[in-house]
Amino acid sequence: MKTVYNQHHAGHAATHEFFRGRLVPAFEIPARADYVLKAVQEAALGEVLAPVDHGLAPLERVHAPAYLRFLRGAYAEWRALGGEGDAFPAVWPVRSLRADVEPQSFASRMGLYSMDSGTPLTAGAWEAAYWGAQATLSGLDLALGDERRAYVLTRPPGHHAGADFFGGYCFINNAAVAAEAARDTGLQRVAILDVDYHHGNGTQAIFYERADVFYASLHGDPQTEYPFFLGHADERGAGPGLGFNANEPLPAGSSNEAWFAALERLLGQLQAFAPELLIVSLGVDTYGGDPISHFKLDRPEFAALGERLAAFGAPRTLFLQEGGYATEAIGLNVVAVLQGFERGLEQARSR
Ligand code: Q9C
Ligand code: ZN
Repeated sequence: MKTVYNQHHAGHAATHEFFRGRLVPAFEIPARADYVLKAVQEAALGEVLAPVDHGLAPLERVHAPAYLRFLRGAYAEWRALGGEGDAFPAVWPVRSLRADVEPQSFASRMGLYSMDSGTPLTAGAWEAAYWGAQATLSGLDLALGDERRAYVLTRPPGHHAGADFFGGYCFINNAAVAAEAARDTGLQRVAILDVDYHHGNGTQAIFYERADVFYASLHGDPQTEYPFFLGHADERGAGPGLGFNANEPLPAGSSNEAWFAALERLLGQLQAFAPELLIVSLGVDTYGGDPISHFKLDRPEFAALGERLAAFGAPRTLFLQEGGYATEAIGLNVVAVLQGFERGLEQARSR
Protein backbone atom coordinates (compact mmCIF):
# COMPACT_ATOMS: atom_id res chain seq x y z
CA MET A 1 0.00 0.00 0.00
CA LYS A 2 1.28 3.44 -0.87
CA THR A 3 1.44 6.25 1.67
CA VAL A 4 0.95 9.93 0.98
CA TYR A 5 2.91 11.85 3.60
CA ASN A 6 2.09 15.44 4.53
CA GLN A 7 5.60 16.76 5.00
CA HIS A 8 4.27 20.17 6.12
CA HIS A 9 2.83 18.71 9.33
CA ALA A 10 5.78 19.65 11.54
CA GLY A 11 5.13 23.40 11.21
CA HIS A 12 2.09 22.80 13.41
CA ALA A 13 3.85 22.26 16.70
CA ALA A 14 1.91 23.23 19.80
CA THR A 15 3.85 23.18 23.03
CA HIS A 16 0.88 23.20 25.43
CA GLU A 17 -2.89 22.72 25.56
CA PHE A 18 -5.49 23.61 28.17
CA PHE A 19 -6.59 20.74 30.38
CA ARG A 20 -8.48 21.14 33.65
CA GLY A 21 -7.54 24.80 33.96
CA ARG A 22 -3.83 24.23 33.34
CA LEU A 23 -1.52 24.30 30.39
CA VAL A 24 -0.19 20.77 29.99
CA PRO A 25 2.24 19.48 27.33
CA ALA A 26 0.40 19.12 24.02
CA PHE A 27 -0.65 15.61 22.96
CA GLU A 28 -1.08 16.23 19.23
CA ILE A 29 2.61 16.77 18.36
CA PRO A 30 4.89 16.35 15.30
CA ALA A 31 6.64 13.31 16.81
CA ARG A 32 3.40 11.35 16.25
CA ALA A 33 3.79 11.52 12.48
CA ASP A 34 7.55 10.99 12.69
CA TYR A 35 7.04 7.67 14.47
CA VAL A 36 4.42 6.57 11.96
CA LEU A 37 6.65 7.45 9.01
CA LYS A 38 9.50 5.48 10.58
CA ALA A 39 7.25 2.46 11.11
CA VAL A 40 5.87 2.65 7.56
CA GLN A 41 9.41 2.71 6.17
CA GLU A 42 10.77 -0.02 8.44
CA ALA A 43 7.85 -2.28 7.54
CA ALA A 44 8.43 -1.57 3.82
CA LEU A 45 4.71 -1.00 3.49
CA GLY A 46 5.17 0.64 0.09
CA GLU A 47 6.20 3.84 -1.62
CA VAL A 48 5.92 7.11 0.31
CA LEU A 49 4.74 9.98 -1.88
CA ALA A 50 4.47 13.75 -1.49
CA PRO A 51 1.07 15.39 -1.90
CA VAL A 52 0.03 17.02 -5.18
CA ASP A 53 -1.63 20.44 -4.79
CA HIS A 54 -5.31 20.26 -5.76
CA GLY A 55 -5.98 23.87 -4.69
CA LEU A 56 -8.57 25.39 -2.37
CA ALA A 57 -11.75 24.46 -4.28
CA PRO A 58 -12.10 20.91 -2.83
CA LEU A 59 -11.82 22.36 0.70
CA GLU A 60 -14.55 24.88 -0.13
CA ARG A 61 -16.88 21.99 -1.05
CA VAL A 62 -16.90 21.14 2.68
CA HIS A 63 -15.95 24.26 4.64
CA ALA A 64 -17.50 27.74 4.63
CA PRO A 65 -15.30 30.19 2.68
CA ALA A 66 -15.48 32.64 5.61
CA TYR A 67 -14.14 29.95 7.95
CA LEU A 68 -11.26 29.08 5.59
CA ARG A 69 -10.42 32.78 5.25
CA PHE A 70 -10.40 33.12 9.02
CA LEU A 71 -8.17 30.07 9.51
CA ARG A 72 -5.64 31.23 6.94
CA GLY A 73 -5.18 34.63 8.59
CA ALA A 74 -5.91 33.83 12.24
CA TYR A 75 -2.38 33.41 13.54
CA ALA A 76 -1.17 36.67 11.98
CA GLU A 77 -4.15 38.49 13.52
CA TRP A 78 -3.35 37.01 16.92
CA ARG A 79 0.24 38.17 16.72
CA ALA A 80 -0.78 41.64 15.50
CA LEU A 81 -2.89 41.95 18.67
CA GLY A 82 0.13 41.10 20.78
CA GLY A 83 -0.77 37.45 21.31
CA GLU A 84 2.20 35.34 22.33
CA GLY A 85 2.74 31.69 21.50
CA ASP A 86 -0.25 29.72 20.23
CA ALA A 87 -3.74 31.22 19.90
CA PHE A 88 -6.65 29.99 22.05
CA PRO A 89 -10.33 30.98 22.08
CA ALA A 90 -11.90 32.35 25.24
CA VAL A 91 -15.55 33.10 24.40
CA TRP A 92 -18.25 31.18 22.49
CA PRO A 93 -21.67 32.09 21.05
CA VAL A 94 -23.73 29.50 22.95
CA ARG A 95 -27.50 29.09 22.45
CA SER A 96 -29.19 32.50 22.99
CA LEU A 97 -26.15 34.35 21.61
CA ARG A 98 -25.97 35.10 17.89
CA ALA A 99 -23.71 32.98 15.70
CA ASP A 100 -25.11 34.38 12.44
CA VAL A 101 -23.20 37.67 12.61
CA GLU A 102 -19.44 37.57 12.18
CA PRO A 103 -18.04 40.07 14.72
CA GLN A 104 -15.00 42.20 13.97
CA SER A 105 -12.99 41.44 17.07
CA PHE A 106 -10.46 38.66 16.66
CA ALA A 107 -11.22 37.10 20.06
CA SER A 108 -14.90 36.78 19.20
CA ARG A 109 -14.18 35.26 15.77
CA MET A 110 -11.88 32.72 17.46
CA GLY A 111 -14.93 31.68 19.50
CA LEU A 112 -17.34 31.77 16.58
CA TYR A 113 -15.12 29.41 14.59
CA SER A 114 -14.16 26.93 17.34
CA MET A 115 -15.69 24.40 19.72
CA ASP A 116 -13.15 24.10 22.56
CA SER A 117 -10.09 25.65 24.22
CA GLY A 118 -8.05 22.46 23.86
CA THR A 119 -6.93 23.04 20.27
CA PRO A 120 -3.94 25.40 20.01
CA LEU A 121 -3.97 27.40 16.79
CA THR A 122 -0.26 27.55 15.97
CA ALA A 123 1.80 29.54 13.49
CA GLY A 124 1.85 26.56 11.14
CA ALA A 125 -1.68 25.25 11.64
CA TRP A 126 -3.12 26.53 8.36
CA GLU A 127 -0.19 25.31 6.26
CA ALA A 128 -0.21 21.88 7.92
CA ALA A 129 -3.99 21.49 7.62
CA TYR A 130 -4.04 22.73 4.01
CA TRP A 131 -1.37 20.22 2.96
CA GLY A 132 -3.11 17.53 4.98
CA ALA A 133 -6.15 18.02 2.80
CA GLN A 134 -3.91 17.94 -0.29
CA ALA A 135 -2.35 14.69 0.93
CA THR A 136 -5.87 13.36 1.43
CA LEU A 137 -6.89 14.29 -2.13
CA SER A 138 -3.68 12.73 -3.45
CA GLY A 139 -4.43 9.54 -1.50
CA LEU A 140 -7.93 9.57 -2.95
CA ASP A 141 -6.46 9.74 -6.46
CA LEU A 142 -4.48 6.57 -5.70
CA ALA A 143 -7.50 4.79 -4.21
CA LEU A 144 -9.68 5.73 -7.17
CA GLY A 145 -6.96 4.62 -9.60
CA ASP A 146 -5.28 1.27 -10.17
CA GLU A 147 -3.95 1.11 -6.60
CA ARG A 148 -7.47 0.82 -5.15
CA ARG A 149 -6.20 1.65 -1.66
CA ALA A 150 -3.94 4.19 0.04
CA TYR A 151 -2.88 5.51 3.42
CA VAL A 152 -2.65 9.22 4.18
CA LEU A 153 -0.13 10.02 6.89
CA THR A 154 -1.00 13.47 8.12
CA ARG A 155 -1.61 15.69 11.10
CA PRO A 156 -3.42 17.63 12.41
CA PRO A 157 -6.33 15.17 12.35
CA GLY A 158 -9.70 16.15 10.87
CA HIS A 159 -12.84 14.42 12.12
CA HIS A 160 -13.86 16.94 14.81
CA ALA A 161 -13.69 19.91 12.43
CA GLY A 162 -17.10 21.05 11.20
CA ALA A 163 -18.10 23.03 8.14
CA ASP A 164 -17.24 26.23 10.02
CA PHE A 165 -15.35 25.39 13.19
CA PHE A 166 -12.15 23.83 14.51
CA GLY A 167 -11.68 21.77 17.68
CA GLY A 168 -10.51 18.45 19.04
CA TYR A 169 -7.05 19.14 17.49
CA CYS A 170 -8.74 19.34 14.03
CA PHE A 171 -8.97 22.20 11.50
CA ILE A 172 -9.88 20.76 8.09
CA ASN A 173 -12.09 17.67 7.89
CA ASN A 174 -10.04 15.41 5.64
CA ALA A 175 -12.56 12.57 5.59
CA ALA A 176 -15.27 14.97 4.45
CA VAL A 177 -13.01 16.54 1.83
CA ALA A 178 -12.24 13.06 0.45
CA ALA A 179 -15.89 11.95 0.47
CA GLU A 180 -17.05 15.11 -1.28
CA ALA A 181 -14.26 14.91 -3.87
CA ALA A 182 -15.11 11.26 -4.51
CA ARG A 183 -18.76 12.19 -5.09
CA ASP A 184 -17.61 14.90 -7.48
CA THR A 185 -15.82 12.28 -9.60
CA GLY A 186 -19.16 10.51 -9.99
CA LEU A 187 -19.13 7.89 -7.25
CA GLN A 188 -22.67 7.40 -5.96
CA ARG A 189 -22.14 5.84 -2.52
CA VAL A 190 -19.29 6.68 -0.14
CA ALA A 191 -18.97 5.25 3.38
CA ILE A 192 -16.90 6.70 6.20
CA LEU A 193 -16.02 4.28 8.98
CA ASP A 194 -14.60 6.16 11.96
CA VAL A 195 -12.65 3.94 14.36
CA ASP A 196 -10.97 6.75 16.33
CA TYR A 197 -11.65 6.62 20.09
CA HIS A 198 -13.61 9.88 19.80
CA HIS A 199 -16.82 10.43 17.89
CA GLY A 200 -16.23 12.36 14.64
CA ASN A 201 -18.79 15.07 15.32
CA GLY A 202 -17.63 17.19 12.39
CA THR A 203 -17.90 14.42 9.82
CA GLN A 204 -21.30 13.32 11.12
CA ALA A 205 -22.70 16.86 11.04
CA ILE A 206 -21.45 17.56 7.52
CA PHE A 207 -23.28 14.53 6.06
CA TYR A 208 -26.16 14.19 8.53
CA GLU A 209 -28.92 14.98 6.03
CA ARG A 210 -27.41 13.10 3.10
CA ALA A 211 -28.05 9.60 1.80
CA ASP A 212 -24.98 9.47 -0.46
CA VAL A 213 -22.37 9.51 2.31
CA PHE A 214 -22.89 7.02 5.16
CA TYR A 215 -21.13 7.92 8.40
CA ALA A 216 -20.55 5.07 10.88
CA SER A 217 -18.59 5.41 14.13
CA LEU A 218 -17.69 3.40 17.22
CA HIS A 219 -16.30 5.47 20.05
CA GLY A 220 -16.17 6.30 23.72
CA ASP A 221 -19.65 7.19 25.01
CA PRO A 222 -20.11 10.98 24.76
CA GLN A 223 -21.78 10.90 28.19
CA THR A 224 -18.23 10.86 29.56
CA GLU A 225 -15.88 11.22 26.58
CA TYR A 226 -14.94 14.05 24.20
CA PRO A 227 -16.66 15.55 22.13
CA PHE A 228 -19.49 15.14 24.71
CA PHE A 229 -22.22 16.89 22.70
CA LEU A 230 -22.67 14.44 19.81
CA GLY A 231 -22.25 10.74 19.09
CA HIS A 232 -25.23 9.10 20.77
CA ALA A 233 -26.85 5.92 19.44
CA ASP A 234 -30.13 7.65 18.55
CA GLU A 235 -28.43 9.89 15.95
CA ARG A 236 -29.42 8.07 12.77
CA GLY A 237 -29.47 10.90 10.23
CA ALA A 238 -32.20 13.36 9.26
CA GLY A 239 -34.40 14.11 6.25
CA PRO A 240 -33.08 12.25 3.20
CA GLY A 241 -30.12 11.18 5.37
CA LEU A 242 -32.26 9.23 7.84
CA GLY A 243 -30.76 5.76 8.16
CA PHE A 244 -27.38 6.83 6.77
CA ASN A 245 -25.69 7.65 10.08
CA ALA A 246 -24.82 5.04 12.69
CA ASN A 247 -23.19 5.45 16.10
CA GLU A 248 -21.96 2.75 18.48
CA PRO A 249 -21.02 4.55 21.69
CA LEU A 250 -19.23 2.23 24.13
CA PRO A 251 -18.48 2.90 27.80
CA ALA A 252 -14.92 3.94 28.62
CA GLY A 253 -13.03 0.78 29.57
CA SER A 254 -15.00 -1.46 27.19
CA SER A 255 -13.49 -4.85 26.33
CA ASN A 256 -12.03 -5.73 22.93
CA GLU A 257 -14.89 -8.24 22.50
CA ALA A 258 -17.44 -5.43 22.91
CA TRP A 259 -15.45 -3.25 20.48
CA PHE A 260 -15.35 -5.91 17.75
CA ALA A 261 -19.03 -6.75 18.28
CA ALA A 262 -19.87 -3.07 17.70
CA LEU A 263 -17.62 -3.04 14.62
CA GLU A 264 -19.57 -6.01 13.21
CA ARG A 265 -22.89 -4.20 13.71
CA LEU A 266 -21.58 -1.20 11.79
CA LEU A 267 -20.04 -3.28 9.00
CA GLY A 268 -23.38 -5.07 8.62
CA GLN A 269 -25.08 -1.73 7.96
CA LEU A 270 -22.31 -0.63 5.60
CA GLN A 271 -22.48 -3.93 3.71
CA ALA A 272 -26.15 -3.26 2.98
CA PHE A 273 -25.21 0.25 1.78
CA ALA A 274 -22.63 -1.26 -0.62
CA PRO A 275 -20.22 1.69 -0.82
CA GLU A 276 -18.05 2.16 -3.91
CA LEU A 277 -15.43 3.74 -1.64
CA LEU A 278 -14.70 3.09 2.04
CA ILE A 279 -12.93 5.93 3.87
CA VAL A 280 -11.47 4.86 7.20
CA SER A 281 -10.94 7.58 9.80
CA LEU A 282 -8.05 5.71 11.35
CA GLY A 283 -7.47 6.90 14.88
CA VAL A 284 -5.41 4.52 16.98
CA ASP A 285 -6.22 6.21 20.29
CA THR A 286 -8.24 3.03 20.95
CA TYR A 287 -4.86 1.57 22.05
CA GLY A 288 -4.69 0.35 25.65
CA GLY A 289 -1.66 2.57 26.28
CA ASP A 290 -3.19 5.78 24.97
CA PRO A 291 -2.81 8.62 27.49
CA ILE A 292 -6.19 10.31 26.87
CA SER A 293 -8.47 7.42 25.88
CA HIS A 294 -9.96 4.32 27.52
CA PHE A 295 -10.26 1.34 25.20
CA LYS A 296 -7.87 -1.63 25.22
CA LEU A 297 -6.85 -2.53 21.69
CA ASP A 298 -3.28 -3.72 21.12
CA ARG A 299 -1.21 -4.94 18.16
CA PRO A 300 -3.15 -8.18 17.49
CA GLU A 301 -6.46 -6.32 17.57
CA PHE A 302 -5.17 -3.63 15.19
CA ALA A 303 -4.02 -6.36 12.81
CA ALA A 304 -7.42 -8.05 13.10
CA LEU A 305 -9.13 -4.74 12.29
CA GLY A 306 -7.08 -4.44 9.11
CA GLU A 307 -7.87 -8.00 8.05
CA ARG A 308 -11.56 -7.49 8.77
CA LEU A 309 -11.64 -4.34 6.62
CA ALA A 310 -10.02 -6.23 3.74
CA ALA A 311 -12.64 -8.96 4.12
CA PHE A 312 -15.33 -6.27 4.01
CA GLY A 313 -14.33 -6.05 0.37
CA ALA A 314 -15.01 -2.45 -0.56
CA PRO A 315 -13.90 -1.86 -4.18
CA ARG A 316 -11.69 1.00 -2.95
CA THR A 317 -10.39 1.94 0.49
CA LEU A 318 -8.74 5.12 1.76
CA PHE A 319 -7.14 5.19 5.22
CA LEU A 320 -6.78 8.64 6.81
CA GLN A 321 -4.74 9.25 9.94
CA GLU A 322 -6.78 10.71 12.81
CA GLY A 323 -5.89 10.44 16.54
CA GLY A 324 -3.49 8.30 18.59
CA TYR A 325 -1.38 9.85 21.35
CA ALA A 326 0.83 7.07 22.70
CA THR A 327 3.50 8.68 20.57
CA GLU A 328 6.06 5.89 20.28
CA ALA A 329 3.42 3.16 19.76
CA ILE A 330 1.21 4.75 17.14
CA GLY A 331 3.51 3.89 14.25
CA LEU A 332 3.43 0.19 15.10
CA ASN A 333 -0.32 0.32 15.73
CA VAL A 334 -1.07 2.00 12.41
CA VAL A 335 1.23 -0.34 10.50
CA ALA A 336 -0.45 -3.33 12.18
CA VAL A 337 -3.79 -2.19 10.71
CA LEU A 338 -2.36 -1.52 7.25
CA GLN A 339 -0.37 -4.76 7.08
CA GLY A 340 -3.41 -6.66 8.34
CA PHE A 341 -5.36 -5.10 5.49
CA GLU A 342 -2.72 -6.11 2.91
CA ARG A 343 -2.63 -9.65 4.30
CA GLY A 344 -6.42 -9.79 4.13
CA LEU A 345 -6.35 -8.69 0.47
CA GLU A 346 -3.86 -11.45 -0.39
CA GLN A 347 -5.97 -14.07 1.37
CA ALA A 348 -9.04 -12.92 -0.53
CA ARG A 349 -7.08 -13.09 -3.81
CA SER A 350 -5.80 -16.63 -3.17
CA ARG A 351 -9.27 -17.93 -2.32
N1 Q9C B 1 -6.08 16.57 27.80
C1 Q9C B 1 -8.69 13.32 18.14
O1 Q9C B 1 -8.38 12.23 18.59
N2 Q9C B 1 -9.50 16.70 24.61
N3 Q9C B 1 -9.02 14.34 18.93
C2 Q9C B 1 -8.61 15.83 25.29
C3 Q9C B 1 -6.95 15.68 27.08
C4 Q9C B 1 -9.66 16.60 23.19
C5 Q9C B 1 -9.02 14.21 20.37
C6 Q9C B 1 -8.20 16.36 26.61
C7 Q9C B 1 -9.45 15.29 22.56
C8 Q9C B 1 -9.56 15.39 21.06
C9 Q9C B 1 -8.68 13.56 16.69
ZN1 ZN C 1 -9.48 10.62 18.91
